[in-house]
Amino acid sequence: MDATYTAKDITVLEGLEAVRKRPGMYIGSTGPRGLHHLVYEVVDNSIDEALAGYCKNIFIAIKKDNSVVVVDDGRGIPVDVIPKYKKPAVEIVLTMLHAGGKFGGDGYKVSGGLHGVGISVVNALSESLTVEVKRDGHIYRQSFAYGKPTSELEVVGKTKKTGTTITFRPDKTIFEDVNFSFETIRQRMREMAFLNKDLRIQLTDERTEPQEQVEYKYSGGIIDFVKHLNKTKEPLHKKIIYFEGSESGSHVEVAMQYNTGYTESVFSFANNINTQEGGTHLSGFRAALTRTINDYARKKGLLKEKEENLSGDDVREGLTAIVSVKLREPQFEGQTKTKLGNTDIRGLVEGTTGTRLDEFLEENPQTARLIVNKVIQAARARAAARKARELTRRKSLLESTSLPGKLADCSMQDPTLSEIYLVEGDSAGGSAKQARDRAFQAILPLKGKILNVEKARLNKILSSEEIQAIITALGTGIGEDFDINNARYHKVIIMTDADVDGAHIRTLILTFFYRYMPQMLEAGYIYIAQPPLYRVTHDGITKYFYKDRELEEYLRALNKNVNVQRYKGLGEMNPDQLWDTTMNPEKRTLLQVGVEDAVVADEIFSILMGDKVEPRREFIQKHAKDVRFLDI
Ligand code: 0RA
Repeated sequence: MDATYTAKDITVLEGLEAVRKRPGMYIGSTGPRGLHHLVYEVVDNSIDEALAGYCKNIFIAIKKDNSVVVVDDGRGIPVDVIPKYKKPAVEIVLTMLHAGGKFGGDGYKVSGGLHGVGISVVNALSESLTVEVKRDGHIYRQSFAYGKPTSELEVVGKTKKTGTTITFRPDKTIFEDVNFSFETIRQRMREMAFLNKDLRIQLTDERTEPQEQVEYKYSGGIIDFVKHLNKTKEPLHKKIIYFEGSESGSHVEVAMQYNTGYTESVFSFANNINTQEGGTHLSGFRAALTRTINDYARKKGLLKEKEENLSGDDVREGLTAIVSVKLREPQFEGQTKTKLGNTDIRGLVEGTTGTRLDEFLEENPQTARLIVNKVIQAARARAAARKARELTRRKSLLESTSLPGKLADCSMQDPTLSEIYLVEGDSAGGSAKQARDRAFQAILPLKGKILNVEKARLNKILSSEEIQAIITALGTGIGEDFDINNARYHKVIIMTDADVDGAHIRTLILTFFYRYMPQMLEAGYIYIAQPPLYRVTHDGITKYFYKDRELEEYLRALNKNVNVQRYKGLGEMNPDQLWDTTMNPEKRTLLQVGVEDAVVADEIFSILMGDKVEPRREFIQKHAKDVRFLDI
């Protein structure tokens, strides 16, 4: 080993040391999200092989020791020695930052964003990693620990097959928790299978007895995706509209189908990454959709000359659609790096959608009529809602105060320091009013169940007194008027009883925010209060418990007779107790509500709040023990 070689060796290792020092920079976080990112990173590489036309099958297994195995039947990572480094390509790919698909000539790689950081990052953050490559008639193997080789690349057998197997165990000292969630990986893998037609993905959880296994392969690709999303809804037309287009190496695919509901479920992807913040591809789709439907409606006399144009919101009411683009060198922008910035893709999506959607409408006049009629109805409802809003505005002017009567506002004017509790029931509302610190805490009591917004249009929703009260108290306005900058509180805390009814009301309120004020969720303004379930007193000590298990453990350890009070509702607490346990910022725990995965959230809300009973029953049975879903 000569001196230069050693020196190079060191710089390579330093690269991965940087990853270990600041893992968040490479995988977003060291929480559950970052942990699962490791799996997606490895799988992304296999999917790149599939996109390049070489890989048909991917197998993933979560082992008992929480290591993960990803097997693909692609070409296998190249093993030939790279002269510059005097090392096999596979070792470089695993030990050098950004050395992913750039090797091996045409390495067509389309991943991007947080993805595509390279499997060397996974290696750096794993206490052990083994790679096995089947290529050129041989099986090769090399192992690593914390990103450093613990063996040379060795030939360990013969084979006629090709492919790559990567087994890694995340570093316990880096991640807060190294337990993988089967459910989280399953959702993502199903999405991957939808987005990559005909690719077979099998996922096994070897930690359970019996093992759990799922397999996804969709010959319809995103058509099957839309079918799946509309499964819990009533489709307006049978046939799913599908088209695709290509231009200088970029590709767009769209599948869409209207349902009889009122919510918009349009999801966009760029290189298989869910672009939650949208971007050029989505705006191209939206522009073409609005223009094409307006043109068609005018052309056929369904929309009269004197009538106003149909708006973007109108043409997307009850629309389920997937817009998926694949392009070289995607630029991801925005706060969460999920907004596509490439400007040239907009033209491709807009052009393809315009031409092909118009063709579809011309060729399917019955379906076209159903769609246009639905959109016109949406426009009328929106006009009615506008009127209703203007009425409420005028009314509040007359009343000289715009805030709802039931609101006990805080004295603070600064929204960043102010919080509002949405409280279930007048009696708990009363306790909360006594308990609060009125300087910065406002209380809005809500009467029982609020309207299920999943089943109604905005104008109906606005006629609900409870919802009106929420909107006016928040100050943001709604629909076309919504402006998050007018939010009067940056913490909106939902406080309901710790029982089934409470969970239901909480879900109703969350559905309202998710469908009508998603910006509030994205901004992280929505929280769930965590009232205790039990109060235990003994020997002059008072303790509160928020989980059954914690209480059981405490009682077991104490091993004596104590007084246990079970709180069925907020009303059973006196104001002092409510303050101590649930409202005092020094002591309380709040659950911040976010939307980790918009596709999954949409699905869960439609199942929980939609029309169809059967999927809801199935969901509740399946997840009855899974509190994660109750808290969405
Ligand atoms: C570099 C170059 C080529 C393929 C790969 C890497 C590759 C990486 C991974 C990671 C998991 N599975 C993978 N499969 C392939 C191109 C190979 C060639 O040109 O033959």
